[in-house]
Amino acid sequence: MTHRGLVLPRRKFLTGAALGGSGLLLSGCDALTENAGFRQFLRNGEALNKGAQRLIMDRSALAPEFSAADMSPTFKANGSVTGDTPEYNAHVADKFARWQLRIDGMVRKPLSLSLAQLMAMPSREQITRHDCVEGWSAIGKWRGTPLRLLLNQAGMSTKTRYIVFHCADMWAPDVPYYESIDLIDAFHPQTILAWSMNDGVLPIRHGAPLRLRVERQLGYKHAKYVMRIEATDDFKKFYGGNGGYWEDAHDYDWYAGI
Ligand SMILES: Nc1nc2c(c(=O)[nH]1)N[C@H]1C(S)=C(S)[C@@H](COP(=O)(O)O)O[C@H]1N2
Ligand SMILES: [Mo]
Repeated sequence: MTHRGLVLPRRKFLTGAALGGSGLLLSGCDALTENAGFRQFLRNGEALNKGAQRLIMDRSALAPEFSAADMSPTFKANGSVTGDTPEYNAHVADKFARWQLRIDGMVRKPLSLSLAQLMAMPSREQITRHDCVEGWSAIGKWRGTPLRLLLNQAGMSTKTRYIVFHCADMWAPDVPYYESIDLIDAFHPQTILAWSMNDGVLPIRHGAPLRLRVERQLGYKHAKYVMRIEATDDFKKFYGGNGGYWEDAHDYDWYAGI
């Protein structure tokens, strides 16, 4: 069975009635608890409950944050080191002065925000460790706009389950980099759209003008060159259907939690 196959039922379990169901069984069946088979059933139910609870707690925990002294002297740039659409190149030429982030899809009020508008919003700064599957890590300082503020401003539809990030680097004709996360990560306090790195403007090689930091997941989820954010009920509708460029191209896990 693939890892992806294992994850889906677990997600279903968390959102379904199973949690409430086993809770009810635990509450008032004294006669039944005399039965060994039924006691075993309850123990299993409780184990699932604890596991599910641990899973939820794990997802909302903060990634470690570090001090300035811990920052890596060099931070590798990986994957694309620039966007490469004609639009992106035009934005580079005028220093992103006319660039706008689009937020649309299943939202009540689609938004278009300039870099200046994003920078004027409340921001978060965090010194975190970036872990790439290729076997390197680096600690850097990021500042950016919390994604939840943007989603709240756009007003998500109740159907929204995932947030998709569309990027400006193409890996083949019609194959742009993209990524997607669920709402737990989208509303996580450390999930920001960073426009600053290590106290400077975000460099092009690290994703200018805007890149995702989703600190509880591996490097490939941290989309650089984000042009558009789309709320959706299902990431299977996009590109290769697996929720991200690496997920489509090389069967990487959609959920890359660390
Ligand atoms: N748009 C885009 N985002 C991307 C990539 C990419 O190639 N294109 N590479 C990913 C990978 S594998 C990693 S490890 C990080 C690297 O971020 P960095 O260049 O700031 O180190 O960006 C991620 N986001
Ligand atoms: Mo990576």
